[in-house]
Amino acid sequence: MKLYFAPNACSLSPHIVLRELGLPFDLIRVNSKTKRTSEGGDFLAVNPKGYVAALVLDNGEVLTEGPAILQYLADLKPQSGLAPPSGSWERVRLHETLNFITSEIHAGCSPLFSAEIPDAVKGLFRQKLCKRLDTVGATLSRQDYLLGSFGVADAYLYTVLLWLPRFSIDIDGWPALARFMERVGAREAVKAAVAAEEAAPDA
Ligand SMILES: N[C@@H](CCC(=O)N[C@@H](CS)C(=O)NCC(=O)O)C(=O)O
Repeated sequence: MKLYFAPNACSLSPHIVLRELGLPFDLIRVNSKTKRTSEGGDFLAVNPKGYVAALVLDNGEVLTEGPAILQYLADLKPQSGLAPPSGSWERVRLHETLNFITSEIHAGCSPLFSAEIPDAVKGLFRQKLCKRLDTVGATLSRQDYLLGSFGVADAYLYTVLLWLPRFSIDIDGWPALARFMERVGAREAVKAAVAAEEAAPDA
């Protein structure tokens, strides 16, 4: 398998999961501006949508969209417990949680990265994002991980919460989230993924 990634992007979450599962993979860096890859190719030929993450399977299939990639990977090793079994009620809860992260938190961050959106408008998006953080903060004040034990949703939430300092949002406003970041950030797979992304030469 090949994972196309950009440093500090949402692709960190499948990267973490690949390492948690101990699966073999090649890590291919994408330059977000030029869309060139560290293989010397055109990323748009891999994923015409132009964004990471993209996972290329050994049979040549290309899988995109973070929540789909995360669940595909977890199902390769069901015994890992990174996702509840397909068809179970717990799996429905995972869908609910991944959808919340992707559409409410991840997508809620997107306007805050934009250089074109005026600060006053960004303030409105920031307020809404903080309300979403209240929701996950409340869950994580009752339990260490979103669905009880560490899983793919936690890898995803960890990844998007790493962006908060870039929006001048202080995670210490949500002590349970700050503890979650320490807890997840201390995992060997997470440290290895972050270090590998930092060390990967630009494309
Ligand atoms: N819906 C996609 C969104 C992926 C996404 O937002 N990727 C960002 C990085 S976090 C990206 O590559 N942006 C560059 C671009 O859109 O050109 C998913 O959930 O996987």
